[in-house]
Amino acid sequence: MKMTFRWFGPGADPVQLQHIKQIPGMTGVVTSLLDMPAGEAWPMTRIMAMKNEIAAAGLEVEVIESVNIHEDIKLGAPGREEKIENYIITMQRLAQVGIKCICYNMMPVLDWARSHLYYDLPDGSNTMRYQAKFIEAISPEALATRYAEESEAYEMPGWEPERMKHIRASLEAYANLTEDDFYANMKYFLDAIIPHAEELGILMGVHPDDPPQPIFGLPKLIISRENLRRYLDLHPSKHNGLTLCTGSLGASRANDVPALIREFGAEGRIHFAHVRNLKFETETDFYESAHYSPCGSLDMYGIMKALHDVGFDKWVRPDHGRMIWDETTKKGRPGYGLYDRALGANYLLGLWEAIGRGGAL
Ligand SMILES: [Mn+2]
Repeated sequence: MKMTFRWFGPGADPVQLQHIKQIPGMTGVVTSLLDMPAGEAWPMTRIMAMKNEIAAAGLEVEVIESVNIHEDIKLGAPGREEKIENYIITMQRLAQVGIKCICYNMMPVLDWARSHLYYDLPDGSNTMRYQAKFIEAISPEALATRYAEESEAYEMPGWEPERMKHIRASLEAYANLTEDDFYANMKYFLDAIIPHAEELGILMGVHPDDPPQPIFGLPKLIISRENLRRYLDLHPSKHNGLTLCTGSLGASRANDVPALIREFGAEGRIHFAHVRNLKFETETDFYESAHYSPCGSLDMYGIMKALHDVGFDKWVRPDHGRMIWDETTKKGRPGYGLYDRALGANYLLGLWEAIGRGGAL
């Protein structure tokens, strides 16, 4: 297992690379070029600059999160050919600087949703929260406005004002798409890119939908054991794999996260893992807790033990944390402050060390 840390990229993250480097056990960062629109080929100069900045801080970059999928690809719209070609060009360029894994998602229109970005906990920290009733009652436009107001310093990926101007048309486009159509479009994309991934030595890891339930009438497919299996079966190569996100899958009570890790990990289909905890407030509602098992509802020991038992030797990162120790919106993106994620990473490393030694002195 390689412990990594998400960093939003040059000029896009208040967390400094040098501070990430100071976290014990940290091998590298997982990053992206956040301003690159989906569907465009990433310029080599930008990729090189990103790589060099990270290397200068003494860190590796082997995983990109994310190279986003253009809506034309998800919808099977006429423009998809050009976007797929650009995707492959980006993969080729990333491989040239040593990228070994690409995380992406197939969420329609909106990358993720929460009711609160900064929900106050009794201990003075704050965290992201999901309340189903709140999301049911609000329009996507109003939610985007709320995010913009709450998050002082940064645009939320997937919720950019420019994208929100077209939200109604985007929602309508999905109203005419059946589940089978959606899978067929995913297969078309995978059949085009996976042979290149094999040739380039890049592992593709689809991230589950977050949260694992439909919002604003949009279909959510990558949410369950059955659907993960269907997605992997669309293209049988091991390069078509998963980003196993414990928080996204674990937000559905129907999912047994350690069991998912054992099943798909044993087949070598998990390429990247996001490990975080959450605390259920009702059957569907939750807030994102500290990583330590007693703070939340997920069994972090069980999760790390399952990864260890399947011989997981790829990339892990702590996922969303709380904002603590006077971190403000200006000191970190929601869920991506420095301190709680650093604590989470070292808790996970501690579990890993203990599991590996199995009680031996
Ligand atoms: Mn995740």
